Amino acid sequence: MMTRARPYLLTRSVVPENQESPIWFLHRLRFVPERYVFRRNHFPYPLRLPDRLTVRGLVSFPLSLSLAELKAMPAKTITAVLECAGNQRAKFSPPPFGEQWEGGALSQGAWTGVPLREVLARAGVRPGAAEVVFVGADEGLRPDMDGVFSYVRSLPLAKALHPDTMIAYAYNGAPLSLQRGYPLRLIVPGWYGMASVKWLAHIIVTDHPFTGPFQSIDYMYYPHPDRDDGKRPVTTIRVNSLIQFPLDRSIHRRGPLKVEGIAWTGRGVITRVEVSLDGGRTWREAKVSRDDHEPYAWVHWQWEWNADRPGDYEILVRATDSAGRTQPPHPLWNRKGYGYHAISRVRVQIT
Ligand SMILES: Nc1nc2c(c(=O)[nH]1)N[C@H]1C(S)=C(S)[C@@H](COP(=O)(O)O)O[C@H]1N2
Ligand SMILES: [Mo]
Repeated sequence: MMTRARPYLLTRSVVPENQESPIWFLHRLRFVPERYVFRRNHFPYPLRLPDRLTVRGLVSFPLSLSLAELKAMPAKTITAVLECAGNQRAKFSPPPFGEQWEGGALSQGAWTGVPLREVLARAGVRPGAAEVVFVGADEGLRPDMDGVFSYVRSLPLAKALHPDTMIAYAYNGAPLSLQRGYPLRLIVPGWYGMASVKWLAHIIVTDHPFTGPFQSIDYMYYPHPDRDDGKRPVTTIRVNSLIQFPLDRSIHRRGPLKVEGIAWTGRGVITRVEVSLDGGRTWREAKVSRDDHEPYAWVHWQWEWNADRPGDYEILVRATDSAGRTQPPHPLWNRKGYGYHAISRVRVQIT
C-alpha cells in the first residue's frame, strides 16, 4: 500500500473560522485547490443564504437577481491573488492584537462571474452616486461595540466600475463553496481580501461615504500606537513575496539548493525579484516566470544557490513591481497590523 501525506490548513480560530493556507507547500501552483484556500471570517457562517441579490439606492431600475439570472449574463474569468490585509501580522514587532497570521492568509485561483459594472449598468446608476455598498449575509457581535452587525463594506464608484471588479459565482470552475461565499461574492482584484464581500445579499448605490465599522474602525492603517490621527483606509495589495523553500530554520546538507517562492502586487505587475545572502548589501536576480495575461496573479521565482560552505545563513528576498514599489527593509508598523510587506527572510543551516 502506498501512503501519501498531504498538507492541511493551519487553524487560527474555529468560531468564526479562520485558517491559514499551507502556502509553503504549494509550489508552482497557479490555482490553489479549494481545500487549501485560507479562510477568513468575522462572524459564524450565515444561517440563511441569500437567494436573490438586490441592487438599490441611487439607481433608476432597482434589481432583484437570482443566481441563474446572473449566470445568464456575459461571464469573465480572472486569476487573482486573494490576500488578507492581516497576513503576516505575527511578524510585526510588537505584534498587534488580532489573528496571528504568519504567511498563509494568502491564496490564488480563477474566479468566474459577471463584471459588477454590467449589473450597475442594468440598474442605471444615477447622477450624484459616489460609492457602492456591499452587504454580506453573515452577522454577529463585535468585541468593541454593542449590537449585531453584518459584514458590510463599500467601494468608491470608480473601483466598482472597474472592468475587473466582479460578482463571482465560481472558483476554479466549480460553484463557490459555502465557505467561499456561496452563492455570490464580490471579487476586487488588486485590493486586499476585506473588499471581496462573501454571501453578497445587497448592493446599494449611495451619494455619501460609507462609515460602517469594517471600514472606519477596522481596515484602516493607524500609524500611531495610541492616537488615531493619520489613519487611512487599507486598499491596494502592497508589493510582496514569500519564500516557499527552504523553510525558516530548516537544516540542509551542503550542495546546490533551489530557493523558490512567489511574488505579487496589487498595482501593475512584478518586474524583479532579488535574493541577498549578505543582509541586503548585495542582491542577485532570481528567475521570474510571469504570465502577462494574468496581471493579478502571483509570479513564481527561483534562484539556484550553491550552498557549499557549512554555516548559518539568512536568505533575504525582495520583489519590485512596475509601479516602482519595492519591499522595504523594515515593516511599516501600524496598530492593527495590516499590509506587512517587509523584505522576506528565512534562516537556514547548511551542514
Ligand atoms: N461576508 C463576509 N465577507 C468577507 C469577510 C467576512 O467576514 N464576511 N471577510 C473578508 C476578509 S477580511 C477576507 S481576507 C476575505 C477572505 O476570503 P476567504 O475566506 O474566501 O479566503 O473575505 C472577505 N469577505
Ligand atoms: Mo482579511
